[in-house]
Parts: sequence; structure tokens; C-alpha cells
Amino acid sequence: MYDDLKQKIIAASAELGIDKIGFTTAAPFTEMAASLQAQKAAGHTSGFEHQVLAERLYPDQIFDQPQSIIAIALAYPSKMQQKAPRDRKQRRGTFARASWGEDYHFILRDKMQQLAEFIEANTELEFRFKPMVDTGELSDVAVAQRAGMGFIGRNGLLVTEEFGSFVYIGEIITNIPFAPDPPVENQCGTCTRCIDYCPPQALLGDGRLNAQRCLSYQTQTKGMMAEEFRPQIRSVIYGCDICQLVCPFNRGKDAHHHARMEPEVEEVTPVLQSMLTISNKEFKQRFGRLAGSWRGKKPLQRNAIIALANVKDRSAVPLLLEVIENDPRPVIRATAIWAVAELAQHADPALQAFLHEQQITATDSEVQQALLAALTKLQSKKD
Ligand code: B12
Ligand code: SF4
Ligand code: SF4
Repeated sequence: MYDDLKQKIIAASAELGIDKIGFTTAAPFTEMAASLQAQKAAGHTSGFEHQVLAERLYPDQIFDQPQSIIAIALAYPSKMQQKAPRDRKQRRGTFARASWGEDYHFILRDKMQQLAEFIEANTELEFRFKPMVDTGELSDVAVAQRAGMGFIGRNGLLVTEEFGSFVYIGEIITNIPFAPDPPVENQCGTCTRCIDYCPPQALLGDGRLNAQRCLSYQTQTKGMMAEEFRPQIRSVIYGCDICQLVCPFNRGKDAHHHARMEPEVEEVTPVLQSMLTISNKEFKQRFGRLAGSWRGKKPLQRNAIIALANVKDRSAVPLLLEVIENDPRPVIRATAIWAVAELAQHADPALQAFLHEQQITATDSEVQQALLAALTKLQSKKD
């Protein structure tokens, strides 16, 4: 059934620079229903998932008479070719790899559009299609797994044979009944490295995750970050790659196939102090094309402050004091208050006096709580 066309699509996909392609039916993903419901009920979801369960499970709820789904994967780099300059006075943060180069949503959308145009030009049928990547209704890993692109590892990610899990995935629902590809068996075997190395122990063991504990999620929230997670992010200000970096299937995987995905040092390893006082305009200019800027500048600035404390950059203290005095955003001020107390090496009477002064004018509960905690911490330090 449409085998010639399928073979032509596979060949065209390679020419278009699509690294991997697979086909599956448009049958419902009913086997996922119980897990998705249980995860939501347990409070293990992030809120970034598509919220209408039926639309996640039944392709015919989001497309008129779907006949197949084409899954695609684009491999991304895991190592930077340019290295950030090492300067102890200019400590840098990092973005996780899924935010290197241009936002992958645009790159995958372009590839899927080109592929759809190829299909349109090569069939007599009236071709209908719906592409999606990340923000669509379907679970991208579930589609890709069923389309034979790889297996879902204990880290919950799609692991491909050729590129490990360092792939972005997208899919196109179509009205053409292509023959499905056979799924790949899970190959984790006895390995549990991703579970063992995950700092907040967010992975549940069977490919599921408590997203609320995942550092990737924690770096993308807009409120205060719970104290437990602050040291765990180290200097990573967006996302987390640990459960991928420790995976044996990712060893030696570092694809540089797409110029648009190449990271720029100043973008993805920014000088932390330089992020604290940038304007909205400058933020857009410097970080606007990254996937990691989708939540705006506040979470990244909050994370940069946390990172400064984590890397023990005491040269940041004057700037942090300025932020505490002048920044109007309670989350930023409260995080900076925590950071100066973390960075203080002794009880520091001048700092205590400064914080006491702040207490007089503080009206927001986050700031008040942070001041109290910081003063308690300072008092417990030796003179
Ligand atoms: C919400 C979301 C997040 C949340 C929650 C993640 C999660 N695992 O649920 C947060 C913010 C934490 C997150 C983090 C990351 N994400 Co994210 N995320 C998504 C998003 C939008 C939805 C995921 C979702 O529906 N979760 C709900 C859970 C309950 O469902 P599920 O994961 O789809 O399915 C699970 C079960 O149903 C079950 N299951 C389903 N089918 C099957 C079949 C079999 C055989 C088995 C055994 C199990 C099984 O296991 C699955 C794994 O948990 C997807 C895009 C999309 N539309 O699918 C990207 C997506 C999963 N993320 C992606 C990436 C790259 C990441 C990060 C690596 C980014 C980073 N560097 O920080 C981290 C990795 C964290 C991790 N270990 O999962 C990629 C993954 C690519 C890949 N190779 O798999 C995706 C697919 C985006 C994309 N299109 O490329 N993400
Ligand atoms: S992304 Fe980081 S925090 Fe999230 S599951 Fe993986 S190792 Fe754990
Ligand atoms: S680290 Fe081990 S358990 Fe985790 S996904 Fe990779 S192979 Fe599977």
C-alpha cells in the first residue's frame, strides 16, 4: 500500500536533511491512557503537556480520518566546537543542549513543511496533513517509539540507535495509509544510570518521571525555586542533560548535521553577571532565538543568580546588592537575598545591617521570608 511513495519519501527525507524517519498507523494510543491519567492524578506532570487527554490518545480527535503518522527526528550536537573562554572573574552559566542554536521548533517545522510539499507533489491523492513538534497534542516519544525510531529509555526519552537520545522529534498526521514500521524493543537491560545520577531523583524507574522534581522543569518555572533544587542546578540556567549524558547509548554521539543548531558561545554560555540587569530588548537580542528563552527573561535571571551562588562567585555580591535594592520583581530580589547569604563567608555585620534595612520596606511575602532566612543563616556563620 503506497509502498513506492513511502520509499520515495524516505529517500527525499534524507535529501532534506531529516536524520531519521519512521511510519506508524493512526490507531489510538490507548495503552498510554492509564499512565497519563495516573501521572496527572499523582501531581507528576509539569503543566506543559497538552491538557485534553482524549486528543493525546486519539488522532481522529484532532484530524479528520487519519490514516498514518510519519515521525521524524533531527539529531543535535552534544559538544560545542567553540569553547567558552575560562575566566574565574567572569563565571558563565550554560543552557542545556536542547536550547543550543536556533529554536528547534522552527527547524523541525521547516523540515516537515518541505517533506509535506514533496508528498503533495508526488501523489495523485488530495494530500491532507497536520505537522506537530513538542507543542502538539500527541506524545512525541510515544509516536516515535511506535514508528520504530527507537525505544523509550528509563529516562523517558526516545533513544535512537544512530544518535542516542540527542534528537528532536516531530510528526505529521496524514490521510495516506502508509505501511507501519515495526517498533524497536527497549534496550536498557540492567542499566539504571539515568535513575542513579538524576540529582533530585525525579525518574520513577520505568520511563516515567515526576516532572515537578525534574531540574529541567524547575529551571522553567517563574516563581521561587524550592531551596532543595537550587544547588542541584549548579551553573545550568536552562534545562538539564544529566540523564542523557550518563546514558551509554549517547556515548560518542555528537551530530553536527544542521548549521542552524550550532551553538554560539555567548548565547549558550553567557557570563552570569551580565544577565542580571539586562533590558527586555537586550534579552531578546541576545537570547531570543533560543528555545530556552520561551519563558522570558525572569526565570533565566533567577537561575543566573542561583548559579552565581552555586559557583561561589563572590565578585557578584555588589551587583546582587544592587538587584536587592532596585529590582522591582519579588522573585528576583528574594533569590538575590538568598544568594548573598550563601556567598557570605562570615556573619558580616554590614550585610546584616543592609538586610535589616530592607526588612523595613519589604512588603512581598517572598522577600520578607528570604530576608528572615538570610539573617538567620548569617547569624549562624562564624564572625
Ligand atoms: C512536558 C514536557 C517536558 C516536561 C515533562 C517531561 C516528561 N517526561 O513528561 C519537562 C519540562 C520536565 C521536560 C523536560 C525535558 N524535555 Co520535554 N517535553 C515535554 C512534552 C511537551 C510533553 C511530554 C509529556 O507528554 N509528558 C507526559 C508524560 C506522562 O507522557 P510521555 O512522556 O509522553 O509518555 C510517558 C508514558 O506515557 C510512557 N509511555 C508512552 N508510550 C510508551 C510506550 C512504551 C513502549 C513505554 C515503555 C512507555 C510509554 O512513558 C513515557 C515516558 O515518560 C514533550 C513533547 C510532546 N508533545 O510529547 C517534550 C519532549 C519529551 N521533551 C524533550 C526534551 C529534549 C526534554 C529535555 C531533555 C530538555 C532538557 N535538556 O532539559 C528534558 C528531559 C527530561 C526527561 N528526562 O524527560 C523532547 C525529547 C526528545 C527525545 N529524544 O525523546 C520532547 C519529545 C520534545 C521534542 N519534540 O523533541 N519536558
Ligand atoms: S533532566 Fe535532569 S532532573 Fe530531569 S530527569 Fe533527567 S537528570 Fe533528572
Ligand atoms: S541510562 Fe541506562 S537505563 Fe537510562 S535510558 Fe540510558 S540505557 Fe536506559
